[in-house]
Amino acid sequence: MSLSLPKNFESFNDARKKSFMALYEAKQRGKKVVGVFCSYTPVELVYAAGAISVGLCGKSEQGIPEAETRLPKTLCPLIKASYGMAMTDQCPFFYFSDGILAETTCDGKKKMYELMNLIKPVHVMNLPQGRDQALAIESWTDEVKRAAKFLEDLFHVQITPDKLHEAIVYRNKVRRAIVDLYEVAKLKPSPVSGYEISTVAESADFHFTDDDLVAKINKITREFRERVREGKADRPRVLITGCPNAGVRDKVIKTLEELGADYVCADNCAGPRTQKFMIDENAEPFRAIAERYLKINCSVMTPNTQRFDDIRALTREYQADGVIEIVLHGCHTFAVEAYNVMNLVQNELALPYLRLDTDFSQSDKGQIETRLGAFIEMMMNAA
Ligand code: BJ8
Repeated sequence: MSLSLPKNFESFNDARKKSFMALYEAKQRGKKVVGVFCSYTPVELVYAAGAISVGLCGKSEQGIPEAETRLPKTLCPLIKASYGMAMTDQCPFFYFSDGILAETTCDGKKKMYELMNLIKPVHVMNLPQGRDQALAIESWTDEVKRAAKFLEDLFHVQITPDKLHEAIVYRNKVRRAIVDLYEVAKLKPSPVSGYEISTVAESADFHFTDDDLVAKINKITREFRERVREGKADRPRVLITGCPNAGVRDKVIKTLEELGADYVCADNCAGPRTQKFMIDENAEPFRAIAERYLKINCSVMTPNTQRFDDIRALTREYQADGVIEIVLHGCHTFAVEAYNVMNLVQNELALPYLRLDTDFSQSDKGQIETRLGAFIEMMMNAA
């Protein structure tokens, strides 16, 4: 199979290029690729269809100006960046994707998928947003089956119960390994920076070789646990909640750690909150997959009370001294829910709380640095 590389390939850094090349080689071996955007996507279906899943969420300003020629400027940067990279062919992962598996979460994303479908086949799963309703699980199980059918038709394969079971067992193993990795930061002081932990955890979404991913993560976890970080005992420990933070990781997390605090845990899609749910390996697979994914506590759900239980548990387990909420501009669900999060953190947990409304640009970098510095001081004074 002969494939070309996307036109802007040379503009990416070496680590990114390495994973693009691994995906390129997998494609040349005949592997099919499915792009995904959200933690609600049941990637087990993709693996059971013999394909590879790849995360496509935009994480930088790249593609946003082009996206704004079709999408509102006020839309969330994550949606604009994801679409902009796709429409301009700037994202090699999108370029190599044979199809997209998406779902109805926030309004901006679900409408953007209609435009994306003009570029590549996009299957949108209808995610029930009132999951306490009696029929929510039935309807979501049907959606999981419908998504399986989409993949079967796209790749001319059959997703058999055995293949599905194998995929469930494999993904459970990967999730357990990632949760163990996160738990390194429960040590006080944490032997490793949260920035490093999240970078390693995220790289698991871009694993396209036949190497043993679980063994790789476990090895890094062991190495992290053996590290000794001298003189870090008095650094305040921070839990980060809210919107996905990959697009602002350097601006917020790196700066926070450089200023003297430790990012120990995320109550968002990049953290144990989402990874901790396993799929029942002994139950009927479609139903078991649906049950697992419907447990994810995202602000697109209403009510979303379990998120508050997560924040209570995670601040305790990771011994957080404060909570930072990241709200991306244009993300209404997290922005509105932030009021209740603030009340929980300040009034019930009696911890300092900081809300940062931001986007992927660097224009507020200085202001964020100042606010983080003041927040660290507040946490130290409260200790
Ligand atoms: S499970 S957090 S990945 S929806 S795109 S909601 S930031 S306005 S990403 Fe998400 Fe799935 Fe939930 Fe996780 Fe807001 Fe932007 Fe929408 Fe966003």
